[in-house]
Amino acid sequence: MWNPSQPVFAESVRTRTRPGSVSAAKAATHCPYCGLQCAIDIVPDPSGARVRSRSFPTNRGILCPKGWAAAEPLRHRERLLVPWIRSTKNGPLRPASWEEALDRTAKAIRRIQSHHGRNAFGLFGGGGLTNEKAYLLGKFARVGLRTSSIDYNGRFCMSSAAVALQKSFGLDRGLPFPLADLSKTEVLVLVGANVVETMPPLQGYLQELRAAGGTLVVVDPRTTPTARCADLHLSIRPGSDAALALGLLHWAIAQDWVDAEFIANRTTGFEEVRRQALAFWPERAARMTGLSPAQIREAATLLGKAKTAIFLSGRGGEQQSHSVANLLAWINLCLALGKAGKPFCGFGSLTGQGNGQGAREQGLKADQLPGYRSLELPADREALCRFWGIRDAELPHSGPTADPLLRSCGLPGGLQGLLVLGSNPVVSAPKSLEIAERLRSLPFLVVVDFFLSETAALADVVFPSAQWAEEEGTVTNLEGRVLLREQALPAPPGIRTDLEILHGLAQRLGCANAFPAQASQVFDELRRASSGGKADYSGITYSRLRQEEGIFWPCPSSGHPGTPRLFLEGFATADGRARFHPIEEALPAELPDGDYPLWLTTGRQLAHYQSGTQTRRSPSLLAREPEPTVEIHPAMAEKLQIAEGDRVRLITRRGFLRASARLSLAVRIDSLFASFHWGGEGSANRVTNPALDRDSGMPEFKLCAARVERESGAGAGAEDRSGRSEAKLENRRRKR
Ligand SMILES: Nc1nc2c(c(=O)[nH]1)N[C@H]1C(S)=C(S)[C@@H](COP(=O)(O)OP(=O)(O)OC[C@H]3O[C@@H](n4cnc5c(=O)[nH]c(N)nc54)[C@H](O)[C@@H]3O)O[C@H]1N2
Ligand SMILES: Nc1nc2c(c(=O)[nH]1)N[C@H]1C(S)=C(S)[C@@H](COP(=O)(O)OP(=O)(O)OC[C@H]3O[C@@H](n4cnc5c(=O)[nH]c(N)nc54)[C@H](O)[C@@H]3O)O[C@H]1N2
Ligand code: SF4
Ligand SMILES: [Mo]
Repeated sequence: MWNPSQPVFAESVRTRTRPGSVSAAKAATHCPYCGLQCAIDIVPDPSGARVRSRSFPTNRGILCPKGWAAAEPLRHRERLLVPWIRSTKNGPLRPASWEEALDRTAKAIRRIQSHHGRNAFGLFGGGGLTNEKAYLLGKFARVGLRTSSIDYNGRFCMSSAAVALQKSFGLDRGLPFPLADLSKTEVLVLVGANVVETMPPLQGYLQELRAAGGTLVVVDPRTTPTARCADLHLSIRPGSDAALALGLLHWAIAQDWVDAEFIANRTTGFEEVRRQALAFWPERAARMTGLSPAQIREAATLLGKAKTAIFLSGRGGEQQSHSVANLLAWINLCLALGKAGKPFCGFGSLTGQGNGQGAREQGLKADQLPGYRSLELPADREALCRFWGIRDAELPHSGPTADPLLRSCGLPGGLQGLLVLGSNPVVSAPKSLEIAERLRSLPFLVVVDFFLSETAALADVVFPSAQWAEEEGTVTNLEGRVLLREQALPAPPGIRTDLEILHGLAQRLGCANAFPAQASQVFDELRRASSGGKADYSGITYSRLRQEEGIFWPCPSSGHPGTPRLFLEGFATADGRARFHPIEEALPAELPDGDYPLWLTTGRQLAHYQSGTQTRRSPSLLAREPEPTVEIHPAMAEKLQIAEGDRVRLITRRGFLRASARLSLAVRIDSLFASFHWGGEGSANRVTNPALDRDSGMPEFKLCAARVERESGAGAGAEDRSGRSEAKLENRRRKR
């Protein structure tokens, strides 16, 4: 019997352990959560394992509370330890053998594809998966199943940044420079990025920047902990990023601060953007953004007079129905000031997930092939067809993006079967009640997870998989640095890795040889597959990664040092010049009105991660943030007669959520904030707007119109009982 509290260590770890030295009984790995990929050691502990921080260029020894708590879910008693299947569509889940679960899944895939066509079976991946898993899942879709129906949760994360970076610079690497450059620039502008709560070790870089005389500007409607570190905080009206960037550009042009030489030598398309900016004089931009003309002039002056500046974008302006336009507006400003393609200058987007960068290079995305190649470019298709030994006619074309893919489940002509691996869309997709309904109506849903997530709970087959510390694999962090996570612990007995599960399915579909189950073997294949692509990993090997502190792509040969800084010689476009883009009108899809008078913005809290499957199972994190909350400005709360801790109902045109009220001066008086880390009635995506950005397919998570009311009278008690948060239930269960 597997004993969760037994301190068990992998053979590979023991062999690296010096006898008698407990501190050496460790494996060098990295935090499973965000894109910073802080380095940690896993060390033995009476409870099984604990985390120790390790110095690495990104975190420099610092971890956030999620990193410190990362070992807690490893031995959690709700961990899935056997496959589960549902014998009848509406029957209960029951334990099953691996053979039965794999056979059932392979049979369902065959049946669905032969009755409804190859594209009727889909796959949905995640940016937390290692490069090896992302590559193999993409290959499983294209080569194993020959379906075009595959996308991943990065669509809800980095897709708008990816489009804008490619349009402007010809290449999508979230940061074109290492994090170390942040503290060496003169002005750092954080746009819609609350890094103090979402990537806490970055706070050290912000402090160093200011200690060296640099200036921090934060653009965020909320007065976040990050905004409180800023020299200048621009608390814009939600949804007005493009207007602000155009307003700043107007003033820079008016004051002759644009870099004419850079524009002439290294860019194209400025004239149209210049003409557009003429219409955004400070008073007008101020009206559009809710700022004062003086604030706009001050920010433009700071940037115009600085020799170096870096712009970093988070999800704030990026998760909107006009997010590509928002990003292009900021990039235009960066280019006009000549602050790109030079040391300590540039525009970057902060990749959120542990392998958000790598996953979008290996072919998880609806339109992508490994090496960041395109499924629609003949030369790219040819390269992969040759590598995989298939004909062009056998390689599918691009399929639907995440939101339409998920929304087609169970509908005629849509998906009839879906494999979800590394995502929990019942919590994280917009208008999620409808997504849950679609998944329930799907003839066959299979989910691979370590816990029974809200999505896994709807599945016909659930496979339990190994967790991050129990397997090896590479991830590519937010800087484009490829790093190796070593296996630190054995998986509980009987558990298989995601690669082994895909291998098992491939075996039953008659193509096992093309889907190796060893991570090192998959990496060796993927690095060769990437050769000649934009994200070229061909010079990176496990043995190099064991000796170096990660390697930046592109790295096209074994002797190549990797590429920490991009674009210094030229941009990645055909002519080496960056592109300006005129901005289309960027209005939110929904505006507050009489019925829904407030803005709702959703995002993150320090203590929880994403859909919460993992962090809601970390007792120490749950103790910090035990239940869903809605942040309300105290003056608005007074008007609405809501007190701190009251149970409230937040209502939008999609539906309602229930949470407890948190009175906070951090939100604007016209706005509310909810985190999306919760399932059940406290789930933010019950109410968010599924309006999509036309170019990227990104939903408008950050903006919608809402109202909030106190749950009142007798009804409140009743609702309280039925609306008990999962966290409270979880706490109660634990106390028992
Ligand atoms: N604690 C924690 N950390 C995480 C994660 C997590 O779940 N929890 N997830 C990781 C992932 S996948 C990601 S993508 C990153 C995201 O990291 P961030 O982008 O820093 O996080 P968010 O909270 O989504 O949004 C950032 C800010 O955008 C602001 N905002 C809202 N509307 C607007 C607007 O119209 N314009 C502007 N300029 N700003 C606006 C919000 O007020 C919010 O403070 O975090 C990563 N790190
Ligand atoms: N309202 C609102 N919604 C949002 C956002 C927002 O700001 N507001 N942000 C969006 C963003 S940026 C993102 S990135 C998404 C994230 O949304 P999700 O994709 O739902 O994120 P996770 O909770 O990380 O989901 C990962 C799931 O897979 C499991 N898992 C983790 N690693 C592995 C693995 O290696 N193998 C397997 N088999 N399973 C694994 C976890 O237990 C978890 O259940 O949410 C998006 N949704
Ligand atoms: S969640 Fe991110 S910031 Fe926190 S320890 Fe992990 S990698 Fe570092
Ligand atoms: Mo994300």
